[in-house]
This record gives sequence, C-alpha cells and structure tokens, in this order.
Amino acid sequence: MVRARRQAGFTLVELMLVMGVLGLVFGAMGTFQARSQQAADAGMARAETEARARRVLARVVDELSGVAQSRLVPDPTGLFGCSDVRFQRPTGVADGSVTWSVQARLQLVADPERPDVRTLVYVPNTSGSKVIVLCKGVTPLGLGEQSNGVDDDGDGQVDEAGFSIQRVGDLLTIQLTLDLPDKALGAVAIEQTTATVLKN
Ligand SMILES: [Ca+2]
Ligand SMILES: [Ca+2]
Repeated sequence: MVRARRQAGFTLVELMLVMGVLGLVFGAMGTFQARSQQAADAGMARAETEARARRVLARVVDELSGVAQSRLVPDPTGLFGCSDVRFQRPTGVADGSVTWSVQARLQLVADPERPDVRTLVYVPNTSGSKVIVLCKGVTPLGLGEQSNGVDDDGDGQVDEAGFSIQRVGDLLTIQLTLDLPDKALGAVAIEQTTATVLKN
C-alpha cells in the first residue's frame, strides 16, 4: 500500500494562524516599546523638574543669605508659613553698625497664561519696578495639601502654598512644588525642600 505523501508547504489555515500569532507578537512589542518610551519620557520630565526646583531653591537661599530675623517681613512663623516675604541683606558695617540693603521681595504672582499655577518672582528693590522671574509652574498648594485648614501632608504647615517659607527658631525651611510640564505623562507635581539659617 502506498501512503499518500503530505503535500509540502502550508495550508491557508496554517498561514492565517502564523500571521495571527505574528500580529499578536508585534502588537505586544509595539505596546511594550510605547510604554517604555512613555516611562522614559516621564522619568526625564521628572528629573528636569526636580533639577529646576533645586536650582530655584538654591537661588532663594542665596538671596536670603545673611538675612537677620528682624529683617524678614512678615515673620514666617506659625502654622501657615508664608509665600510672600520682604527682606534686607547685610551690606557691611559702618560706625560699628551693620548696614542693610534696600528691601527685596520674594512672592508668588498669577500667570496669565496658566491660571492653574503661579509664578515665583524676585523683586530686588520693592521701591523699583524690576521683577525677575525665578520659575513658572508653582502649584497654588504644596504637594499633597488641600485647602481645608488641615496639615494634610504632615509637614507642620497648614494649607501651605506651592512656594512656602516657614521659620522655626533660626531655621528657615523653604518648600517649592512645581507642576510637571506634561501632565499626560502621569505624574502631577514634585516638591523640593531646603533650609537655611537666619542671622541673629
Ligand atoms: Ca502641610
Ligand atoms: Ca490642608
């Protein structure tokens, strides 16, 4: 008896199955690559925002360098912190007394292009008109904070703004919360904190 030889090649059904499997494999690979790229973009955006926040805080600390407690107005003590301070830096000594700079200011102002965030500005002379933008994208409230009269994030400040200064003793704690440039990436905001010591 002669056994019928199987015809070489694939049947149409086999080809369709193979194509279906390949489609699933390539689809999964595409999804994986897209998610990997999205995660990489989100990580990069976060790192850039954190670096920006650190640079701004370093500038703020630099501006507040040497400031005496009595030259910081209002005194940012208490539970609510402060996001608008005026201050004077020491400039030297004359006739045995410390001389002070003109009054400067750090404050949050509205951003006409983005009403959901604030802009942190430095005013070198409150009697002048010069205004230096330190950064945009400051959130109205600190990360994890809600406007409810409660310290939601447990940092010792109640309903603090995205830029907030608080004094405890001679230690000045400064917080900055920035909105990420692309909310589509998933994360919402990052917060950085630094501290500096006031002079007596
Ligand atoms: Ca808080
Ligand atoms: Ca709150």
